[in-house]
This record gives sequence, structure tokens and C-alpha cells, in this order.
Amino acid sequence: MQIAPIANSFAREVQGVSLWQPVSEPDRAAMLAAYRETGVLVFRRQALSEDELVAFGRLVGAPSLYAETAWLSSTPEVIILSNLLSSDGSMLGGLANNRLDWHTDQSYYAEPVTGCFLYGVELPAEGGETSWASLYTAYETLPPELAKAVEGAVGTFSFAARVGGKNRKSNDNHDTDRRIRETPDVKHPLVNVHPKTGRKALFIDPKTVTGIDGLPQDEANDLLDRLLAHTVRPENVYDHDWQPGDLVLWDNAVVLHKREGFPSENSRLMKRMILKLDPAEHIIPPVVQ
Ligand SMILES: O=C(O)CCC(=O)C(=O)O
Repeated sequence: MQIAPIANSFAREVQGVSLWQPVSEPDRAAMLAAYRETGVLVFRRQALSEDELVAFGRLVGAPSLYAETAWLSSTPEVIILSNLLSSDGSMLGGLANNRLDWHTDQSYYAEPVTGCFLYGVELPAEGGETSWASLYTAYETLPPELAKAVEGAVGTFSFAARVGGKNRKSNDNHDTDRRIRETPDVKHPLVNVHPKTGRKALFIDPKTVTGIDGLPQDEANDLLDRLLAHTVRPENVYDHDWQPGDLVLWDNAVVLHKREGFPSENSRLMKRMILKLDPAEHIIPPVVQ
């Protein structure tokens, strides 16, 4: 197994490993060390059943159940993201062919499940690329005035703001009203610290962070816009051009991601899992009361 940098980006590709076969303990340790350091690992040319996806998930964390029950596959831990329809005409999974702006998953929960991977089964001829931006290197390269502005700052993260109001989409198969009822707003620090290394990462989530404690709304909006612009500078972004059999593993506490839309007449089928990560080894965004 080798772990190689990908084209001038912070992401790493894990080569020479077949995830349908047992992964040796030294390879697993090297893989997890690279995951902790970068937040994004890419595996190409994998041919994996859902049981094998679950077995891979267990190498990384504790497979967790997703809140959108209509998106689940026949394996309870595996979620389908797709624009395809089932034989009864219902959507097979979630998110249809929509463009998804920069976001991070689960930031609106008090205890976010931060580990995540996507496995590409069927890909559109055009569009549907996914990109990740590092919140570690975003923090490490903040200009001094932004670094000062975020130190000790606490944001309000709102699921209702993210999926309700003008952000509501009719076609993505979200059980929006139930999810909003079940998901009160929470507060997290805008800078988190790794429990072991002390390394800091920014924690922002556009469309989900609705305010910053102690700042007037216009100043909070301005600060959040500047933090996002800094985070998604091209040199801080990894763009993934999917091939069937690709698996991309990421850590939602230390990267943002976005997805391009794709033509509705093209088919895209992805399998996804969410993984509870070890809080001794990963940043788990803490809640602020
Ligand atoms: O389908 C993708 O490429 C990304 C989906 C996504 O943004 C998500 O699962 O949160």
C-alpha cells in the first residue's frame, strides 16, 4: 500500500489496496494516520458489496444510522444518493441531481457524526463532481485579522435555516418538516482543537451558521462570507472527478464539501455511510451551551 499526494492538493490517494480483502494492521494504521492528518482519502477501482462497505466503515469508525429513512438501502447503515427512481416511481435515495453548495454534514447536531464516505456506482457523463476544502489549512493560513476575529467565536448552527425557507427543495426526498422538528439549533465554536495534536481547524458551514454570539447580524454575515471565501480558494480545494468504483472518505469536522449538479437525464448512484469517529483521535465539534 502507498499513500500519495493528489495533484497539489491536501487530499491523499491510497494506492495498492483492495478493500474487499482484509487490510493488514500496519496498512490500516497508516491509512488512518493519513485520514487524521488530511481529512480526505481517495481509493480508486474498488468493487465492493454493501457488506464490504460496512466492513470498510468499521475499520474507520462506528457505522451510524442516517436520519432520512427513505434514503436507506437494504443494508441499514448504507445510504443511497441518487436521482434514479424505484420500480414504484419513488426516489431510490436522496438529493436527486441538485447542485449542493459548500457545506459540512451534521454540523447542526450537538453530537455530529463526522466520518463519512461516498462510493461511486454509476456516474453521469457530465457534472456531479464533488470537491472538498480543508478547514485545517484554512485556519492555518488565515490573515491575522480573521484569525483574531474567530478566536473564541461561537456560531449558531441551524438545520431549519439550511433546509427550510428559501433553501427548501421539493425534489431531494428530504423529510424536511420532521427533521426540522427533531433538530433544534445548536452552538459550536468556529475554531476547534484536535484533542491530541492541538492542531486547530476552522468550523464554518455556509447556509447553516445563522449568527455569531456577540456580533451584529451584518458583521457576522460579513465575517462568515470572508471565512468562506478564504476557505474555498482554489489552492485549498480538492476536486474529484468520479469514476465507478471510487471511494472517498472524509472527516466533516475538518473539511467542507460541495457537489456540482448534473443533467436529470443522466443517472448517478452513490452509496454513502456515516461513521462515528473516536473522540480521542479526531476533532468532534463540541457543543456550547
Ligand atoms: O453526492 C455527492 O457527491 C455529495 C453529496 C453530499 O454533499 C453529501 O452527502 O452531503
